[in-house]
Amino acid sequence: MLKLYVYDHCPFCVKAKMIFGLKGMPYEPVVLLNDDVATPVSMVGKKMVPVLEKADGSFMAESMDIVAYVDAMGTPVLTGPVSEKIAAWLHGSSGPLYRLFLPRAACAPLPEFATASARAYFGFFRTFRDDVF
Ligand SMILES: N[C@@H](CCC(=O)N[C@@H](CS)C(=O)NCC(=O)O)C(=O)O
Repeated sequence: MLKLYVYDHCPFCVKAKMIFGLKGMPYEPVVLLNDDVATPVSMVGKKMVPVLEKADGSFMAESMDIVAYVDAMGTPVLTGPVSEKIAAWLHGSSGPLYRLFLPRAACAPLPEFATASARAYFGFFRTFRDDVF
């Protein structure tokens, strides 16, 4: 089974997870601790998720490359046109969305923040809520 390394708060990881759901393909999600630098660097050369571990043991980064790779397995499901309107909405809304979402994600009981050091790695959050640390 393919393994997908993710953080629960990561919107790029949602895209990579969605293609498995859309295709009805089982996969193994692996949530990394947010301060685990060594694992992603050993896989793709930098600290980032999502990372797909392919059947041959090689690794792939970039959410949309993962989506295209998984969709090409068997019968593709992403056959419709790309909506320019949705793309424009996403582009325009992402700034305010992230300003609202990220401080809240950093407080949430997510597995990537299971240790104090993993949560503290989300450093910018100290600016908003010093009392948490
Ligand atoms: N272009 C990449 C962006 C992935 C990305 O920015 N992931 C974030 C998590 S949402 C990340 O790993 N950031 C590094 C970090 O959290 O330290 C993709 O589409 O997969």
